Amino acid sequence: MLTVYSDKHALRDARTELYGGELVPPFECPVRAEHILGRVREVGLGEVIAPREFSLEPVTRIHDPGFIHFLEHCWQEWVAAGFKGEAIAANWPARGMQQRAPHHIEGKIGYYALAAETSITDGTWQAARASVDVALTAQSAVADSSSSAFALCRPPGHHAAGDMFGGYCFINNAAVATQAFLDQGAARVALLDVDFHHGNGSQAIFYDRDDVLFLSLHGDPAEAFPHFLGYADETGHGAGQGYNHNYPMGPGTAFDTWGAALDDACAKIRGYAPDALVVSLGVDTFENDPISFFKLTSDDFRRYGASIASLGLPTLFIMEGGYAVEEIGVNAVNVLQGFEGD
Ligand code: OKP
Ligand code: ZN
Repeated sequence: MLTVYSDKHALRDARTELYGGELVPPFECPVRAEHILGRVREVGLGEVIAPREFSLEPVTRIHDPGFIHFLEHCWQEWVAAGFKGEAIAANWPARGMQQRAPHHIEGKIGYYALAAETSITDGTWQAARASVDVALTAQSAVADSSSSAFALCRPPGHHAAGDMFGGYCFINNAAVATQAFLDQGAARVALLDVDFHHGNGSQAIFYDRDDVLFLSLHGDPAEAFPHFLGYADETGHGAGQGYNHNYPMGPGTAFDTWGAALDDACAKIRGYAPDALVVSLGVDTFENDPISFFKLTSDDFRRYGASIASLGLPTLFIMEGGYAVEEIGVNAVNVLQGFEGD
């Protein structure tokens, strides 16, 4: 399988994450991508190429231009305002308030943030831009060959909505790639999110559409981030009614339950008969993940890769989360090797 990777991911190297009331070193750190790349090479998964540089046109098919402008200029505006630390939202347009982007960066960052754990730093925009180039380069390889590819994206994307960043995500790589398939002539695309966390951004982006079937297996939002989306009764809206499927699961969920949910999701994908499949691949479902509560083993990743392959679809894997850094390479590549049947 082809892997697309950019070393520009390392430009996303924040010092701080707001976690439990402390500023800690971020769980989403550069060594994650390096370990995955190392494992890709170690097992000889296939060729590794650098991304092409795309314009922002495919990105603004999904994201609000004002939001993209904010991401590009946030750090400079933050420094110009005299702030000394990394850019972190501390104010929101909460219930009953105006939903209007203010001028000052302190308000603007709150308007465009869905959570406060994710700081914006020098280099964040460049890394997010390279990450979506990785996704689009892998997408075009799948479209050209009708087979499969692995976009080794970092930073991840599935929490980013049309005009919000957070949950370590800035640009929704999977959503941009999904839209690219459609813009190149696909009639229907399935987007399967197997990251531990609900793909709230992807869900929101496609919620009222029937040309994308979104399915997400994740920690119950009553217990886990993103806390405010991902319930089973969220089934789509308008033309999108019936094209959104959530599988929230509780603490301690192991492969018997998780694999049954995946089988159900795969049956729905088969019924939808899409032209392509995009997989938001997070391996924070691993039993030793430091911020998650599922109990998948390294072998389970290989098993479910084979289930995804049985769909027989052109398949684009987009890297999302996974924070057990020592095992992240084995777990992510196990999915890809299971998919390839070796
Ligand atoms: C990004 B991705 C844990 C707090 C974690 C943010 C999680 C972002 C996950 N108690 N909050 O989906 O892997
Ligand atoms: Zn996650």
